[in-house]
Amino acid sequence: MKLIHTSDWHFGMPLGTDSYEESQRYFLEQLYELIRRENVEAVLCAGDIYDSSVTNADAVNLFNETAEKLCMDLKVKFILIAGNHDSAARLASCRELLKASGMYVTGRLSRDISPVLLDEGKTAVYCLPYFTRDEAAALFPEKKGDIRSQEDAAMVICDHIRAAMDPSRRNIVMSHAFIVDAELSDSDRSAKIGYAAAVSKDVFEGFDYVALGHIHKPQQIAPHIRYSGSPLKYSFGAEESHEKGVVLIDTEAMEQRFVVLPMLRDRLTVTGTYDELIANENLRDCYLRLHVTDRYAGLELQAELRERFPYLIELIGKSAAAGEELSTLSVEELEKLDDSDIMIRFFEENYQTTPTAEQIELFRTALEETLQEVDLG
Ligand SMILES: [Mn+2]
Repeated sequence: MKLIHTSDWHFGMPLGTDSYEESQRYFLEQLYELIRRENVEAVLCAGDIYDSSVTNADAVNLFNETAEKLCMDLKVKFILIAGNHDSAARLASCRELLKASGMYVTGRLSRDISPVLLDEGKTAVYCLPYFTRDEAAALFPEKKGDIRSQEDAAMVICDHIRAAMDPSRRNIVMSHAFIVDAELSDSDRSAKIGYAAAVSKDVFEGFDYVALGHIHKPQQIAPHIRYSGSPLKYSFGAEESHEKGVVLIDTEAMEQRFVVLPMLRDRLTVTGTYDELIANENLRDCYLRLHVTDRYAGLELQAELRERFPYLIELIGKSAAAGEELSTLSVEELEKLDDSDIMIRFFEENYQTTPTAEQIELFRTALEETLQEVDLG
């Protein structure tokens, strides 16, 4: 039997004033195609279905459509757990009813971790949603004294599963967790805040496969432990070089293979002069971070570039890094500038020109008159 392991869809993630929905739908089409081609029987999604616990209506619609497509049209089992970005209670609403349709949602962790059985009981999927140490301690009061860290909590829970597990089955555990050795990217915001919530891979000893979510870079932690990674590049930096896709698992021989799925739009940072950048036609359809080396990053430049590059997300102008003048000033630096200096900088940043002596003189006169009026008033 074949399974797909995926995670971190982050439906509803904002993209400026827009969203990633178009790209997420493109990913889903690739996913459906793979399910048909490989005759897949179940899709495991290891958390962070949504980007926010109070997600928007568009994201909820997308999720509903996806669940219907998977369970009713493609007739696959859809097994999912809540990640730290999801609302466990909202995600798991109607969970008992949904089981009849082949959808198995685990929102909050409970003590009764009975598996979802697949392939006439030959494969068991244990679902471990995102949990905190305190939640685990409350569920296992007899072990409370042993649970001092996230690692202890995960060990207690996995021991609990291992004690009841049938070794004649293929035993798969799906978990939204941060493994100590995992490699991070900039979209793993919450994972980066301290390593306190990280666990070692040792807690997952004894399972045939561990389907992880949480970290956005696809990676194999151990022969039987993998992060599928997010389907899209959700950040600049290291994530720009990731290949995105899903893990395809054949439970007969427990073979796993990462299947790269094409993305609607690539994501990249490009550095160059204004003229170099606007001459590059290949960038039009990409999510972009542009570093313009010969202009200040004002609103006007941003509007101008966005006409040419509709998916421009971030703009960096010339700065001290290139040995030039700073395009942003600290308060201290600002205090050292006189009024004319500020006006000159304003001109440079917004219009990419230096004001003429005449313009500077006009400005001085206007400013003096205004100040006098203020004094008189
Ligand atoms: Mn995530």
